[in-house]
Amino acid sequence: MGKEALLDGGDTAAPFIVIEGIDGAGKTTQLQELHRWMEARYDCSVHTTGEPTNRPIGRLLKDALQRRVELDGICHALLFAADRIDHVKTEIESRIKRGVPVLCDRYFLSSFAYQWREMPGGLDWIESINARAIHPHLTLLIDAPAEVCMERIRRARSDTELFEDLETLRAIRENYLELAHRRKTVDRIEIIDGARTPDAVQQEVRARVEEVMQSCCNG
Ligand code: ATM
Repeated sequence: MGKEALLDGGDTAAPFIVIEGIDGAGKTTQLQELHRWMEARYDCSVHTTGEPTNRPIGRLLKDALQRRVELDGICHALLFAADRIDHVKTEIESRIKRGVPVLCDRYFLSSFAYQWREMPGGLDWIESINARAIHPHLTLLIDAPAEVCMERIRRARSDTELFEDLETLRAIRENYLELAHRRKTVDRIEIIDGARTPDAVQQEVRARVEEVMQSCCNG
């Protein structure tokens, strides 16, 4: 699906920046650090959010991810897409239009990476149900080997969610890397080596964000 079929996030007063990666890649730490740094560096307020959201559709998805509600894979995919549109309309669009940068932990690349191979209609169908979602100005894909991520997950907590086993993490990582390649003419996706120290990863994250701040709002 080409960019013309989707809504372009391009012409706004502040950028919409997404962080993606398999669990354990270090997204959340990077996002928190990036938020602090951007507010100080650009002397502005920054809005950090994520998907699934804490709104009604997102809460239903969280129940399904924690196996409190049983839902079929097609329902997952549709609900993630619906949660995303609700998220854009209630939290993202108005902010970037009025100059507040938005940082988002997961967005449509997660649907493409997690729901892709298990769906009968494959990537085309997942893309089509996400066709009303605006494009981010920048997607930072924090990439690390599945083994490294699994070890970090094990150290951090005892329970695991629906997609957290080594084989699944490996498969989703491959999906992400293939998607970054396939979608490079449609979206700006930067692959960042997340197996390094958090500080080293953060330096690269900031460098990519500075480029986007300059081109989007003459930062
Ligand atoms: P976090 O663990 O980053 O909060 O994300 C919740 C899960 O939701 C994550 N899986 N695990 N483990 C990925 C999954 N997810 C999808 O499958 N599709 C989507 O579109 C989104 C936004 C998340």
